[in-house]
Amino acid sequence: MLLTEDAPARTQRIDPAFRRDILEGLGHEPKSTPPIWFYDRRGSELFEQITDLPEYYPTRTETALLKAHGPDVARAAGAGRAVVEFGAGSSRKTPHLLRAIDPAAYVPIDISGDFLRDSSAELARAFPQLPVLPVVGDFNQPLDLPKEISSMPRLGFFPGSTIGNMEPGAAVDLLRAMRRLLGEDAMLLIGMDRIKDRDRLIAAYDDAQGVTAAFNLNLIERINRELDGDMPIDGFAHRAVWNDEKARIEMHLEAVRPLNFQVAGARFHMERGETIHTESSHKYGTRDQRVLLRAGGWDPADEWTDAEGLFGLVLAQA
Ligand code: AVI
Repeated sequence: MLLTEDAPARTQRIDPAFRRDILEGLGHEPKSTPPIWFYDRRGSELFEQITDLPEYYPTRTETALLKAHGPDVARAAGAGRAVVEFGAGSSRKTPHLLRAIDPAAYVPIDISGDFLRDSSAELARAFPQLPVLPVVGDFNQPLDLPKEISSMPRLGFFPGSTIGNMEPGAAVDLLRAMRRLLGEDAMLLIGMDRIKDRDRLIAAYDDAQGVTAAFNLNLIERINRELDGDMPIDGFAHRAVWNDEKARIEMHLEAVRPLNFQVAGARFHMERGETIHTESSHKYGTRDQRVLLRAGGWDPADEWTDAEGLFGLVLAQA
């Protein structure tokens, strides 16, 4: 499985964590890969397109909730908080929150320095009086907050139902880590997608224009490019399935014929119909949301949802 010595140019370009995760995931039975690797430049662009699709209700619904209930969040959170956003702030959602609560500082945390720089600059332009203090880092790992906010109470912001892409155990670990990082008196505003009609859920992850399919298949292109793979793009089909027992949408890449391929020098075989499980997107009932938050060390204080009950915005107290 090791790369040969005679390929120094290739080895230099390879992200060791990507290589490790993909080789481990393809070697596993059943095959599965972590969803973080969707987001190369093309994957991030495709995800942006997904958020505008008619079938993909979460972004639209959450943005409307933030717009409508920003003042309620402001009343509950009080003045003078530093908003700490887990993930670089999207130009669409974050301004609604910042406008409503008028925070003392804004700290976006993101693993992608480039993306963080761009989105921070955009927010700093839109809010010239607001100290914007970006932190490049992986919020799943221990990290330090800027000293400028050391005396400020914090409001964590984790929109988009990104929590749903984690297994329940990992989600609880992350909520606990957020609780530790944000400290006493902190609050957390978190977006959580809700259980709903199965067909509606599947349509959101298997849209008519095929953008979500392209997003899923882009992982194969990335593996081929960055890990010197020869996975046949036309050998895979995008699948979105509802797993009722685990209350989650799963995305898979299904082999449409028997496949043999190599990735980073390792050989793999897939039978026709065998899949690579590339993402889970957990959905929550009202009680599930509360149980998850409590297990993560947060007390749910308020919750807002849209008229159809598609998406939940939950405010919790440390
Ligand atoms: C980022 N995350 C919350 C999205 C979701 O809905 O689980 C990722 C996504 N995958 C397919 N469509 C959107």
